This record gives sequence, C-alpha cells and structure tokens, in this order.
Amino acid sequence: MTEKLSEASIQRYQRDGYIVPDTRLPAATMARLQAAVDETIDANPEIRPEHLVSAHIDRKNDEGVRGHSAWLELARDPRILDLVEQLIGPDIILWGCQVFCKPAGDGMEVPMHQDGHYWPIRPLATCTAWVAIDHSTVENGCLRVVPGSHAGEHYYQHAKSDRENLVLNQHVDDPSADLDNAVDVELEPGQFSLHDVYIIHGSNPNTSGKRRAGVAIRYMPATSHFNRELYATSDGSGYLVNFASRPLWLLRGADQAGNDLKIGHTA
Ligand SMILES: O=C(O)CCC(=O)C(=O)O
Repeated sequence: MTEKLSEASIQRYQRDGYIVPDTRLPAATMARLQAAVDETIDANPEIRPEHLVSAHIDRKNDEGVRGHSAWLELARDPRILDLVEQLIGPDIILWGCQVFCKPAGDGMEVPMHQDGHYWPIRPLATCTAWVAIDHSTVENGCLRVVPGSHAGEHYYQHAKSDRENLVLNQHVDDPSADLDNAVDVELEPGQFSLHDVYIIHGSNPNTSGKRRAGVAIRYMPATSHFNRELYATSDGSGYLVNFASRPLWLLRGADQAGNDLKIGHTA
C-alpha cells in the first residue's frame, strides 16, 4: 500500500529539508538486506565499509566496488519510490547509491557537509532515501541533519580536512551555518528518511558495540541533466567516483533533459 504523504509532511520536507515517512520495510526484506550488507562487505575486503560507492551496480564497478543486486532491487522498491515521487515529481532517475556501514567500535565519522558540491547534476536536485539496515541511534552514530539548512539552495563554505578517520574529507566551515541546531535522525531497521541535496548533514563516529549500517539511495528528477563532462571523475570528497561511466536508471516517467541512459549498462 502506498503511503500518501499529508500536506503537512510535504510542507515539512520543504521547510526542514527532510522527513521520516511512516512506511517501514518488512522484516523479511530487512533480513535479506542485512545479509546483503555482509555479502557486500565480504566481496570488498580492501574497502572501508563506509565507502561502498555505487553498491547497486551488480559487478565490479568503475569506482572499484563489487556491488550487489539487492541494492538495485531496494532502489526500485515502490514503497520508497511512491514517496519520492510525491516530493520530486513523476519523472525519476536513480543515479547513485552508497552503503554506509559503520562497524562497531571504529565506525568513521561523516563530517557535517552538504551533498552536491561534486555532483554533476544541473539544475542540482536530488532526494536521498537513507534506509536503516540496522538500528541507527545516537549511540552508534545515526544520521544528523540541520533542519532548514537547505533553504534558499545556499552553499555553505566547506574546508578540507586530512584526518584519516573520516568518511569525507570536507566539512562545513561557515559561521552562518547553524550546526548547533543539528538533530539526530534515529531509525529502526526498515525505516528511512528522505533528505534534500542542500541539507547540511553528517554523523558521529561509532564507538559503540553495535554496527550501524544504512544505505543512501540517490534519486534525481528527470528534468535535471546528469552532465558527465562537468566532473568526469572526482576524488573531491576523499574517494574516487566516476561520473563519466555511472549508469543511470530511469525508474519512473520519462527523461525530460536528454540524459544518457545507456552509458555504464553492460547488457
Ligand atoms: O550514513 C551517514 O552517516 C551519512 C550519509 C550521507 O552523508 C548521505 O546520505 O549523503
């Protein structure tokens, strides 16, 4: 059954830049996804489990990660897509997906940042569904967001950091950013949040005894263009991404912006 977002929820997304819908993925789905996290990690022993970029590509992808079919299947899940559609419209392209698994004890911090600095999407637009695979709590480093920081599509100044135990080497370094207002988005397995590309977000290290795995699925409206020439490859965030050959999946509606939907697909 599709969840119909109330007008108040849609307004909250527009005002705060994120929402947590009521929908929960069922236990059977979560058991499969929990196994998929383990399998994805086992297939990529040389990669930190917070860095499993494009994990939805079911082969060794051009970013060096061996993906798993479960993530593409999840990205296609109508329970998620129906909600995304109510926020970004009927034409939807899946362009990214990253498993962020913070192991117990030494899970890395994601510094507070805005997405999109190195994303080749014009006009820049994306709704990220962050799906909790494990319990995601304050204790094990849940997602944190600064409500309203997406407003006005403003880019806050970022600075580079060369600390090693960070998932990203960029953090917001701007006196006008209200980082003290960050809120924790605690989720149970199967719950997910939806957040706007401009929102400031991040997460604390996981020093607890409990793993925190989540997967971020990136959807853009097919009225935007994924411009592969803008940033063909980038390590601007501290690890390699390859936008030149990143496959796009038109999941709903029609492409309205001349996107190349063939590149990167093997079959
Ligand atoms: O999983 C996290 O803690 C961070 C996720 C994130 O930065 C994102 O979804 O863009």
